[in-house]
Amino acid sequence: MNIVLSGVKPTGIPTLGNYLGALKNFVKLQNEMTDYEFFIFIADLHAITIPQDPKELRANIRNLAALYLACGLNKERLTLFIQSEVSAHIEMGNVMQSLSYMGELERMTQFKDKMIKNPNGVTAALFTYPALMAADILLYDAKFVPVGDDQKQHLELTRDLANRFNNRFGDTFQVPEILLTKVGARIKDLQDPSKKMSKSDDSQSKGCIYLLDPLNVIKKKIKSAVTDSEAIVRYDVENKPGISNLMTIYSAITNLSFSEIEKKYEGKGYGDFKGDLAEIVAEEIGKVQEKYNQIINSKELDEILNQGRERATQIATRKIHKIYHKLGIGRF
Ligand code: AQP
Repeated sequence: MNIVLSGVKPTGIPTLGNYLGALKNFVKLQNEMTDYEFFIFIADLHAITIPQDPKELRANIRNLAALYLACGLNKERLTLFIQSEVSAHIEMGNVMQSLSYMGELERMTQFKDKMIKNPNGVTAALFTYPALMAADILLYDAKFVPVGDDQKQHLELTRDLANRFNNRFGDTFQVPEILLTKVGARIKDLQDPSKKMSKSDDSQSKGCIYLLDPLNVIKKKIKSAVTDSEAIVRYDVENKPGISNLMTIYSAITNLSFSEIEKKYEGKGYGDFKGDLAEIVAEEIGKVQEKYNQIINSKELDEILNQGRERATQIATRKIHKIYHKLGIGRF
């Protein structure tokens, strides 16, 4: 069985960054990779590595499940499940922690970034997060893992852990390949293009587009995005990070290349470009929101999640028993 697997943390309403870097890309890949099964999960165990409000978290989990489906994933070739409902993730997470070294976890840049964002306390689980992520992937012997740029380092660690286990205990895990999103792998904050757009950022932030923002708010945020004083639509990440970020969004939705966009807006100012982009993004997100509204309170959503939980549990339980046997623990 060939599996493509990925997950998103329900730490807030997904952003345009999550959409272009992950969700939209899954749909594209699912259409292209017709002989692969897609396993997609809501990474709620990862979410609690940072304090969450239980009521909001519960709502975010359901919202995220509905948004995955609203983006157009084909239900027939999809196992959609909630991570905490498949207990083998925790069990395998413990195995992966026993295989990881402190030094390699300390090197993870996402951990260092989150430490700065949470100066009042960093949980042990945030530190061991990459071990749980490796567990999520290796439990299913996923062949490909599509992620944005920010997850590359975690994927490399997953590969190291798979190889380490295989070398010590014999061939056990598929060593996964990373599938990087081509355009949109790192969408930046619209007000501060030096940092990535993140769903756990301040929900009042003008720099972050949330998938459930009203369409007029989305348009306003795009029109007020920071640019530069040159007023020429040209892709140059170093010197023109704001407009380059907006061009990335434009390109990821329309499939136009940067040079095609530059040509289209030759002699025009940022106003025209931003006005068009606002409409393009609102139209794209509007379609997602329409489907989301049909799904969010449906019984079908629970049925899909129940089926996903059963299928994932079956595969993951078999795998963890095999791993315990190889390790010599329990009576498997
Ligand atoms: N700005 C982004 N541009 C492109 N892709 C992005 N991803 C996240 N932000 C961007 C991709 O979305 C997927 C899900 O990520 P996640 O929720 O597991 O964790 P994250 O990368 O930490 O995402 P956030 O939005 O920044 O969450 P918080 O604020 O909770 O930390 C991944 O494939 C990621 O690459």
